[in-house]
Amino acid sequence: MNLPATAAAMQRYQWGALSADARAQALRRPAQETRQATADAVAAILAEVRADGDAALRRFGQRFDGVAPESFAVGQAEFEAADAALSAQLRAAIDEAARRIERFHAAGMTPAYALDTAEGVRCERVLRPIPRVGLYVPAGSAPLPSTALMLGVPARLAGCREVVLCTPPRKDGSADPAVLYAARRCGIGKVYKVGGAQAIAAMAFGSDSIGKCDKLFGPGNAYVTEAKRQVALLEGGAAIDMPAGPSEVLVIADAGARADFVAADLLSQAEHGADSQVILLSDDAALLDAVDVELERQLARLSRADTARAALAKSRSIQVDSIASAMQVSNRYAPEHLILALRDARAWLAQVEAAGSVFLGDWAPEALGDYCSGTNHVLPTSGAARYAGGLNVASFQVAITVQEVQPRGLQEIGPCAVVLAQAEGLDAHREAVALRLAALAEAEAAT
Ligand code: HSO
Ligand code: ZN
Repeated sequence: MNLPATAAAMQRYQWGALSADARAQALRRPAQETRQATADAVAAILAEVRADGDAALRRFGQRFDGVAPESFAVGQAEFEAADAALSAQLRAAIDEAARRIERFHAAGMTPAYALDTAEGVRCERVLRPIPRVGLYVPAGSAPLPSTALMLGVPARLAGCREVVLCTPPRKDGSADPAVLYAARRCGIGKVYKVGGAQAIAAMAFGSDSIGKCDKLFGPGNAYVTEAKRQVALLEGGAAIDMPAGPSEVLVIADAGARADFVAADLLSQAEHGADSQVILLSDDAALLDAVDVELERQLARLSRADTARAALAKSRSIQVDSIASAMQVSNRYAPEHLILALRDARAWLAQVEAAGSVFLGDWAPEALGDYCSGTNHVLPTSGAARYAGGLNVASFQVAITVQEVQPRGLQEIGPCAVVLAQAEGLDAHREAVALRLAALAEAEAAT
């Protein structure tokens, strides 16, 4: 792509001068409808894998990845070769990141609890791991060992009995060694070299070699995303973690922010894909200008400059009247990542109502959260942060409630149920309680 040097400047808006319509337009995410052709192709792949199992996986592997290994499962020898192929430095970095992700996720686990809601009435919540989970780790434009950690660590902490990981094979038929190392670090022994929609199909329905999973996790390209969407709706399919849209970051920067830092953060999201969206809000026009200059300067040294430029072309730089107004705009947009490059970032946190993950101050680039601060990088996109949070251990568990009732407890709360059952006209409900109340009254009368 040969764009003029000025192309890095993001579209600039003055929030205060925009009409309601123009504001909505400024915060619109790039249109994201799935092409009918993609949906149809995915539906066909799902049906074929469902019918033919491994044979279909082999056909699709040949067609889409150019390889179809005899066995999809990564064997002991390949795991060991992967360990040996990685530098000690990279192994240590994966280990170090895994430790912090473990610590943060372990500390945030949903606690079981129990409480007497009346005398003789004990109510509890217990947690159980989802038995069989499937993780998808993409390898298309960049293999993402960090994603293997973000999925594998919480799956392990939840105690899922069977954890399956699918990742596309490379041209030579092997799996990315760093992904394999990260998988093993999370205790995942079942790794299959299958990618794309066919991998989602295999995990959702099971194939000859891949076990059927209850829930599927992880990001992917348009085909993977569409396949997840479809299997979640199909009878006998699998649940999914969250609908995935293109990655996005919103930065709120004040006059004291460093333009080079801000530009680097915007670019680190922009380089993920041409469909990524980045938004910069500031009350300082000079900062917005300086960031434009920095973007251009830094783009010159990025290997994925073309991708980043394409994303920037759809991104926005918005001048607001105040930081308070910026917070409102951000809450309305509900970004996946929110960077507060503000002098008193901690104080502004209280105003954040909707965001997947927040980065406070000048020294918390999103890249740290992507890799190794400890938080998860699988986060709600496309505005889903308004009602959903990112991946965590609870995503791999079911919470089960329990009640244990003593005779005394039934006497205590039974009459309340009888009245409500009566009001709803549900006689069997009323009887289920009334019968027992009568039995207890009878027993008491007899003593
Ligand atoms: N920012 C990406 C996650 C990622 N970054 C993986 C680097 N590797 C989506 O939130
Ligand atoms: Zn990233």
